[in-house]
Amino acid sequence: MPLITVVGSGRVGTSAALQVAMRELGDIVLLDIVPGLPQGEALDLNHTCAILDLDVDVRGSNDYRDMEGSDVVVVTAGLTRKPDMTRLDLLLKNAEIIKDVSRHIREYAPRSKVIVVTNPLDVMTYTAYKTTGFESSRVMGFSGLLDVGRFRQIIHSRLGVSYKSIRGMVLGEHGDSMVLLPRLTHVGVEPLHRFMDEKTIAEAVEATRKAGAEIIRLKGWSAHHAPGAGVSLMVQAIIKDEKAVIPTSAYLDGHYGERDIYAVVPCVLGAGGVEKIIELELTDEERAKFKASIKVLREAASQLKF
Ligand code: LAC
Repeated sequence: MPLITVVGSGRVGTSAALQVAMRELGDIVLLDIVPGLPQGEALDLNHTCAILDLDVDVRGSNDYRDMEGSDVVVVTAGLTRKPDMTRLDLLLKNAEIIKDVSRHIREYAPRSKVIVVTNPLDVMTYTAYKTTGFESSRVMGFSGLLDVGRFRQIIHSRLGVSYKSIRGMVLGEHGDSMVLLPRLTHVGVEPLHRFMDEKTIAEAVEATRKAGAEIIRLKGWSAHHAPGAGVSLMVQAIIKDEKAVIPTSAYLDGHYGERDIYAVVPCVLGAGGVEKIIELELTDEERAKFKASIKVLREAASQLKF
């Protein structure tokens, strides 16, 4: 049975654990530094598994040693964004948390694939890569499925087309400089612009960019259901060696003309983690937006020391 550890038993961590359990991808260890919290969540999740006949076991723990033998470690530990806070405001505080978690992963789960979910996403993933010292293929960040999912949701609500028939892609930062690619978004086999005019597409892009902040404004805390759902698809791609193309924050080593930085790009995910980075042919405008997004990420990364 594969083992999936989720570090952080807050809303995002428990949502990810639930959705991984729903897919019966493996047994789950839920870790947190708060005494009782992961144990209580694990008990609740085990009851969920009993009710739904999901044959997986969830264990709650405050001891990093319990991640031993993990195939995948999902990192959700960290502070979340408060209203009026940008993701980058979180940078310095969460970097310290990610460094600490990463050192434990290096020690107790040295063969695992690591999926970082903590914001600011791309820079935290870079931090985990630097601190674990793992090959870059084994350290990746979640967010692309979230941003593309939000864009697809808006298209679905406008056009009344099944989600199954709407596909899209996003590049760059998980943040305000994200680069959605309407040109490469398809409804059925046709490009989005056959169904929506330019102004409506621009509005959908803008609403997608602001969706995370809008959720915080409305309910007072960050999204967690949708992040949990997306994380479970990445875990599934790795555990089942799916070779699925998933927008993933990945280490660029000459890809898209960039080096030594993490940013969202389409990746083939399988048992090896990020098995391939797909280089899309971009228009000049898309490329310029991607470069601008990379610049934002480099500025953030430059504030950290390794
Ligand atoms: C979001 C934040 C949490 O996009 O990154 O919902």
